[in-house]
Amino acid sequence: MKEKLTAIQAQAEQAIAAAESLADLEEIRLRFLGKKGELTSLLRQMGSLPPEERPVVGKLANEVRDALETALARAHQDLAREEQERKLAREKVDISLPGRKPLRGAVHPLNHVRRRIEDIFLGMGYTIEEGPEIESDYYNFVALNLPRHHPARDMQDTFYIDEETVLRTHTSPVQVRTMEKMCPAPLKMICPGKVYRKDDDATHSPMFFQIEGLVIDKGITLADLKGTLLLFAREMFGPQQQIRLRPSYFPFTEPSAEVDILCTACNGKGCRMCADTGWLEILGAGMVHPRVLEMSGYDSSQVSGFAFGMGIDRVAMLLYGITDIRYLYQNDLRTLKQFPGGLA
Ligand code: FA5
Repeated sequence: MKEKLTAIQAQAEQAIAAAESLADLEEIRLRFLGKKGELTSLLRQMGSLPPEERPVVGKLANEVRDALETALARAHQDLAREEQERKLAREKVDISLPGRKPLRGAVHPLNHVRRRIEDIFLGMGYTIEEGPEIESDYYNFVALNLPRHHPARDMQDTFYIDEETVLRTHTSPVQVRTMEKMCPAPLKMICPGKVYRKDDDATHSPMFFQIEGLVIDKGITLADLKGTLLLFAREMFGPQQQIRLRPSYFPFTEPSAEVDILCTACNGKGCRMCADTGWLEILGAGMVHPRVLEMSGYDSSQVSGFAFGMGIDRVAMLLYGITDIRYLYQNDLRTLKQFPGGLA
């Protein structure tokens, strides 16, 4: 038994010295010291020894186990250090490599124009309101004096989700929601946002942006509307700008007008862009229809209001001379880089 013990020790020490990895070491530990390991199995046979030999062999067995455990621990330490060194060498970072310059993002031209428009109206004391893009038929149409089967519903080709629900075709429903919320207090608001129509050509996108404005108070007149829009046009397109109002029709305003600015390409002389008229249409506007005021709870004998609505895409196209609205949605970096605040 003593010889067997010494032989096991010699074998184990040889195996430990030859181990190349921590996994090898673990294998060796199990082979000799594990529950079914060689040393453990040998010790199980101690019972068959004559009683006087047992303490001597027992002592030797303990010494062999201690020696192997120490050898395993030392080898473990050495191999772990070697593995760490190999890993560090493999993962070495070359800090002398020049870095890659990250692309700097920029504000999209449509957001840039929206912010400019918002700033102009914030400066005049307007609040900014928002509402849902999935809207009820009531807020998108009925509350704006467009009952079911009203022929003017055809003015906006609508995406219906079901009989009662639409993708809003304009931001006017936000005006109705704000009127209901604020009634009977006076209000002065704009509402920017995405709107949807079954349109698709060079100047009409199925999803586009609008910004609409509404003012309600005692004694609001068409002169207030005209002054406000002239100030807006001059802030947006330059101090020499002029506006012209042409009679028009919207079910929710009476009277209604289409508003033009001097052509931004020829400054009113007449060119291809303005079809030789010298003017470009930028928005629709009018005095809020008394029925619309009443439906949202206002007393139309006490207060009056004006409203206007414009396409942000249209304003961006006029400002930057963009000929096809689809350029604004393709997100081609070659296009986007050409706008103020475009990518560096
Ligand atoms: C309206 O949507 C009215 N709610 C605006 C309004 C508000 C009038 C308050 C009076 C009082 P209109 O359908 O004309 O109006 O649309 C307004 C603007 O949205 C248009 O002048 C145009 O610039 C823009 N627009 C309309 N359809 C599209 C489209 N498919 N793609 C891009 N812009 C569009």
